Amino acid sequence: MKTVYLSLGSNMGNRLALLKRAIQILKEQVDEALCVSPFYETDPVGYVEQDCFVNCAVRLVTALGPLELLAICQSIEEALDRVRVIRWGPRTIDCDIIFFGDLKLSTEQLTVPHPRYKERAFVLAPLLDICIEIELKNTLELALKAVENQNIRMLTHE
Ligand code: A4P
Ligand code: MG
Repeated sequence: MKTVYLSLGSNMGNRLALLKRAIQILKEQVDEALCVSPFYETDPVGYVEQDCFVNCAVRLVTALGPLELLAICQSIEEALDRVRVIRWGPRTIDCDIIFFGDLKLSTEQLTVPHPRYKERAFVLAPLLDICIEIELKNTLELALKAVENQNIRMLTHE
């Protein structure tokens, strides 16, 4: 069994409802006892002329292999993308694997740890909220200090 950390984000439609749908599917298909971080509203990083995101992180335990879990993440993205009917634009849901146990892997299909997680407060802050490994916590805290200029706001009303 591996402990896995996922990062979820949405900046289209009913962002919270979409994140909750994604989490529900993860509960049904991967780990019914998974742990969810608080939700954060976050300014877009990268392509800045798009709407704010809502982001959260999920910790789960699974016997699935990394590619099997990636396939589930992608099937969730596909399932929830279907609500996007009108035009091109940001995705309704993004479901990335940040850590898969202590696996290090760098292939076109899957890179873990996620190559950009340290540069992103919207990944680091929710991960830190649910991280249970001391060593990883230290790493996340250090990385978060370096990007504390990025604007993220914890949502108190879900
Ligand atoms: N892939 C490789 N490694 C992984 C991994 N660890 N987890 C491959 C998930 N997928 C992984 O991903 C493209 C391909 O990456 C997949 O086919 C998979 O095999 P994608 O999710 O389709 O593409 P993407 O997410 O649009 O691209 P990219 O470069 O991964 O974008 P990011 O890095 O995910 O950034 N700002 C805020 N505030 N909040 C956000 O959530 N998200 C993004 C997207 C930009 N800015 C944001 C946010
Ligand atoms: Mg992605």
